[in-house]
Amino acid sequence: MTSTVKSETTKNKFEKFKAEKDGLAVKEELNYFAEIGWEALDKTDLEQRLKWLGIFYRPVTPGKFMLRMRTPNGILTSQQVKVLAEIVQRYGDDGSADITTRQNIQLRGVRLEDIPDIFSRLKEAGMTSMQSGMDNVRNITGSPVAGLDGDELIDTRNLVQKVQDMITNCGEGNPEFTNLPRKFNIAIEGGRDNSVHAEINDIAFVPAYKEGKLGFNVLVGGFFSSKRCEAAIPLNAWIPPTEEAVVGVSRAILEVYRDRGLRANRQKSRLMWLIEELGLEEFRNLVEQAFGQSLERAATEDVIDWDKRDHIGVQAQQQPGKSYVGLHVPVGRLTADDLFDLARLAEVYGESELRFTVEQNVIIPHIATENIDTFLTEPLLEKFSIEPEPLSRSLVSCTGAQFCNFALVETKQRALAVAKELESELNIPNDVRIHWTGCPNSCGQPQVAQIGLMGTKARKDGKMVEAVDLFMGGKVGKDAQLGSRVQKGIPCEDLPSVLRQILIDEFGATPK
Ligand code: SRM
Ligand code: SF4
Repeated sequence: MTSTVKSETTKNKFEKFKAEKDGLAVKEELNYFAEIGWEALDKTDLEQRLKWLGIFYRPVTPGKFMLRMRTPNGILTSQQVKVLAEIVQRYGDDGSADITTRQNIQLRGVRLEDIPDIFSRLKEAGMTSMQSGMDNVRNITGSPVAGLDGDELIDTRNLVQKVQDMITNCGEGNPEFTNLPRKFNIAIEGGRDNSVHAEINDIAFVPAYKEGKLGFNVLVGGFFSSKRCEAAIPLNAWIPPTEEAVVGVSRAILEVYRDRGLRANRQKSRLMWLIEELGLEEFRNLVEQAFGQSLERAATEDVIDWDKRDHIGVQAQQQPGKSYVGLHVPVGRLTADDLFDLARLAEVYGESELRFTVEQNVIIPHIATENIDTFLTEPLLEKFSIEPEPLSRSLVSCTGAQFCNFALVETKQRALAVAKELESELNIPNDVRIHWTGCPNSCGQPQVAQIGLMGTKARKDGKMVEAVDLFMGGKVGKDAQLGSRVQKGIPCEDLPSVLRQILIDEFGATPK
């Protein structure tokens, strides 16, 4: 563990404060923090260590914290959603929730003095926010239609849960993995369409047949950062789709990363940099040693052979007579009332289950086919449509300036406004995937979009104004490819006309 970490570690201020006191230590101090109030907290505890528990101090809204949950495979029960709704409801206009690009949910407006009570309610409801921020493994994504999709290859639900349990000690916190060199992302795909963006994760398990047996090929090292973005590369390993193999290999890779990962420069601390430093074969050897078994060589081809689905609308399930319905949640923003209403719909029509997608939308599964028509008349579907317009449908946006201090521009409201403006002016024959991200950290994944927009500043008429860099060419599903920056510094007020022309020239749009 930390003893084997290279001596260079002391150079970096993050490594220093982690060595002084592990992030997880603040778990024992929450009652005390609630008593003394956030203003009296040690600065590092407030701004950094609380993130180990998923509690994010927001300099943009001091005193109103963000709570990042863990939502393994994006699945919650209606009871759990009601607990989240009650938490944000008590904050009135400050309380809301966002579905994230990792199939997860974040709560807004949370007060530190309420955290002990909130944590006991979460625990009672079987939820946790443990290790969801900073140098920890983020929410683990899985196929959003796992166990529903008639064409699925591997049901990812239990595997995702078991990997999360290993990493977080079943939500109690696991000091073995709370001092990684940097953040870390894991995805487990079980369908044919790469619905989790496998290629942008530090570890991705992707279905593959080896000698007629179904299992996973393992990809490693995918990441986005402000300086560098890379798609994951094959580890050249195939594993069976068992809990033992998936949890074991995840643990082994995390151990190698924890003990050998580069820690001096945080820009070079993600897994890919270590793989390059060691060489892939040496990295693979170390993973085998940590796993305690040799790994089979990868299957020659994985089974991602479909275009990516967005899961919006009514779809038949593998269970006869049952359908799931994907609802479009504009840029993932939910009020307390929305959460209560979604939970109610899942209880009345489904089997009390809800799911999130990496496109920041919601799926309600297990609706009896004969009840679908009535379901579709529910008033909530006017807000969360099953037939959104072609730009709104695939719109994704990171948090942006409303709550995030890294942001260079406001994103969510602007994303919606620009999409609506263009939809009112153009006939657009097919959906176009537009992703907004407020700064180069790329939380909104502009590199996976057909049109990606990254917040920046530019000079217009002698004044600094909010602007975006334009990315194009991101491809998802089979043969996924990252898009790249094609234009810099477009002032936001000029953006609608720039996009209008792109939609006409490259996406077959015509003026209305
Ligand atoms: Fe992110 C930091 C929001 C997905 C790359 N990200 C942040 C922080 C925590 C910064 C901060 O403290 O304010 C943002 C919190 C803002 C807020 O109040 O919501 C933040 N990231 C998000 C979310 C909520 C965007 C969204 O609206 O959906 C996503 C939460 C996912 C989750 O549930 O855990 C989110 N972030 C991503 C992704 C996309 C993904 O995982 O597929 C990426 C790029 C992929 C990757 O990490 O390789 C991403 N976030 C970053 C980075 C750059 C990491 C790097 O290696 O440099 C940062 C900055 C950092 O870690 O230093 C960052
Ligand atoms: Fe904040 Fe930047 Fe991430 Fe958007 S991309 S949530 S602005 S850190």
